[in-house]
Amino acid sequence: IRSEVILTSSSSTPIASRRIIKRNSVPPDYGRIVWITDPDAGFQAARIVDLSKSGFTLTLLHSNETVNRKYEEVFSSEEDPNKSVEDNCALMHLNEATLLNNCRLRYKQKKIYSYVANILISINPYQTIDGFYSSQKIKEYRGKSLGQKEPHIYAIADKSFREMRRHRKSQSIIVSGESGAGKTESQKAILRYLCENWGADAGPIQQRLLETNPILEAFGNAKTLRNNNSSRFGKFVQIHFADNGNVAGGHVSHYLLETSRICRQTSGERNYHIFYQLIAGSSPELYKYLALGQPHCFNYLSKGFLGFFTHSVNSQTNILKSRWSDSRFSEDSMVDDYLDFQRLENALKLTGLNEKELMFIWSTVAGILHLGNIEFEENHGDSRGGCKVSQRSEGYVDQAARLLGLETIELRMGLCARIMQTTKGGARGTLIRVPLKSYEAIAGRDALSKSIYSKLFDWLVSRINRSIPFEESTHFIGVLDVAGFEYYAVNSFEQFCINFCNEKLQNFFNERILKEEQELYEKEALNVRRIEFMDNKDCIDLFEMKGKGLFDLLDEEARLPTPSYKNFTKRAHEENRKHFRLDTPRKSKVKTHREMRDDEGLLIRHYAGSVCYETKQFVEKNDDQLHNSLQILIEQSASPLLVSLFPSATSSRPSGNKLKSQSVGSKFKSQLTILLEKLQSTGTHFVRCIKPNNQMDAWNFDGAAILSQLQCAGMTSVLKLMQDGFPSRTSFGDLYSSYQRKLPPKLARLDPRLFAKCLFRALGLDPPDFQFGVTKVFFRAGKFAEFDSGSSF
Ligand code: AOV
Ligand code: MG
Repeated sequence: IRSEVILTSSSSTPIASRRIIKRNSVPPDYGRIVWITDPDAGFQAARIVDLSKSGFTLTLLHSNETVNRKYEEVFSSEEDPNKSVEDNCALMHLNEATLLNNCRLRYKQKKIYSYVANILISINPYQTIDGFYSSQKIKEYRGKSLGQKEPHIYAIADKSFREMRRHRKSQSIIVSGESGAGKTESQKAILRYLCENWGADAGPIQQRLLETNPILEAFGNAKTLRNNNSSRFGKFVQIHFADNGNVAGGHVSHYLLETSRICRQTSGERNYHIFYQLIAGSSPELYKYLALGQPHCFNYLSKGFLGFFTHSVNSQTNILKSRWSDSRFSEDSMVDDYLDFQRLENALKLTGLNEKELMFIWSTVAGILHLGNIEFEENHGDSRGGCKVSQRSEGYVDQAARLLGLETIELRMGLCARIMQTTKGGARGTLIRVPLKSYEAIAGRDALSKSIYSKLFDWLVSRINRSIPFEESTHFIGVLDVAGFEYYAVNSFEQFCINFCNEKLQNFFNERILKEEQELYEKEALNVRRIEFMDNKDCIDLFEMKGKGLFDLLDEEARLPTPSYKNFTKRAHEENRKHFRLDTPRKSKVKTHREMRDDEGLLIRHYAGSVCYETKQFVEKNDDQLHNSLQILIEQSASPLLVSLFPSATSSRPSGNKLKSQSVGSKFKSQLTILLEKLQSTGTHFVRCIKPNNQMDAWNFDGAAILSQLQCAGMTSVLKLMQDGFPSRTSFGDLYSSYQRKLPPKLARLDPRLFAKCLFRALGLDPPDFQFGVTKVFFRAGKFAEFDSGSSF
């Protein structure tokens, strides 16, 4: 049967064992085993011993201790709480507790995947599972419906491919989860599946598509406290297919590279991998040419974590040894900078970069390292109180200038002074040199490094895109990998943007899964209770509304003569007084939030919880434009590639100040609008990645942390929908035409709707398991698969 499936469940539980009961409605039978909330494990098993107006009295199974719980803290349990299922919708009692328990049971059996209908839940194993992603596995999943085989990321990849072909419509796979949950690994597996499986004879494009990963990771990933290989940017990778189903090309869109990391890292974290890879892996000649040294010699690498990661023993060992002396950090099995550099070089060559371009990349990266070592001291000879490059960093000015194709003298001047143009009655006046204080020079130096690096990254992505062009694409499958909702003790502009993005994605998820589903039920006149879900449209408006939205207010602040974060914060509160989603930091109940005054922070009530943002750096972080003098400096570089990264805007530049181009926030906002439009126009598949614990331990299931991630991922509302809804459906017409040829002529004359009724009666289907709509028949979760396999006569 060809069914139009939005939420087809793959379960195949016997009908008799299926009973949908309302969430939390625990029948008061004494002695029953139930799940009760627990701050550590998420839930604990307990036995009901008494019942009162206020709730239950229970005894804990593991300790026999007696506890009291309110009704809403007690959840039904499966009759056999030790039996696991592949699709959570096959559970008799579907609620947060049984979902968590099923995930736990499976994880203990080293099974990382399960479904909630069509949504894949993936729990990071933090360990390579033998053969789990092999080419053999890819073959096994080819062309199989969801549920025919063990849950797997490959099954989702295959489903998206089949639906693209069947519905002649582009598809997207939205992978979400917090840092370290396994999004990037999932994305890689999906790309591998689509490239290996379907385009075997389409030439080197797949190879190039796969090689984009080492490149993007070298320049966009870093070791953080949460993930040794954390992506510090978001990406949407599209694989384009030709009409015959072969891979035709690809495209990578990227969002918000974290630039603060280039100059400074939190203790225990590293800068982007590329810096260490270049130091560890470059040939002796290149190393010398770039004037490299050990990581601790560079300011930009010594602020967080000093060393390399390496575990390889190879012929280069002696060279390598001379490149790191800090034995404290010499071993880590996760990243191997030396080998990664060789891999990166190969990938870049495969992408079609020539020697000149490679040299440009290495020189730019090394140039940034040298830039970072330039220090300043007050210039006592200057009556205007300016600064100069300190004596001992003169050598770094030379090296940075050489590698970036600049004149040493120009670089020195560009860093220590700012060129301003006076205006008289609207006409441009004379150029004057304003000497900078040393802290201003440092800020300028860092802005220059960040700007060069992020433009290099943009260039690499566009270079990658040029190497995977497509002409005859009919449809694409896009995979989205962006950082999930996050909150720390201190949250700044980065979290502000990321969480805004997650609000938008959550809204999309709600719309897709919940709203559309309910609207369909209504349209088809099905008798299904309305399912409430938390609409977060108001929170999105708070960010992006024209005029008083937070992004616009921030841009407005930047246009003032003396922008200040306090003024921005005050206005944000004033303009959005009584907005349910916005409050002053004082109102925060979260203990870990750093104390802030009302004009220093914003408390935002997100769909996944409240977050306090410290607005101190908002104005600066929202602006990534270089100062006039530095822009002019780069435009004069002898390296044409470097110059091409900074498109000239000389004519439109207002006097003395910065270029008025799009701010970081408004650029991100418009990128997201484009992304969301793209997602809207595709069929969608969701993968929810879960981080099992904060220690990155293999097979260690931290129940409370996992429960909170399941809630943040919107799984709770999906569960509700599943219990009350009819997630599988097929039109009468489709059902009829699938069987028509096999029917006796008398039956074949019936109209499709009547035919379906007769068929169901003949098969003895249970009335509660399906409902007839206006144009379609709808099945309870799991019932369609059962019907489809059982009725193939
Ligand atoms: P993320 O993309 O979700 O975090 P990753 O995909 O980088 O997380 O996963 C983190 C680490 O977990 C990887 O480097 C692997 O060591 C391990 N891992 C993840 N998935 C698997 C898997 N399926 N099998 C084996 N190991 C796995 V971030 O980019 O930080 O948000 O910004
Ligand atoms: Mg990642």
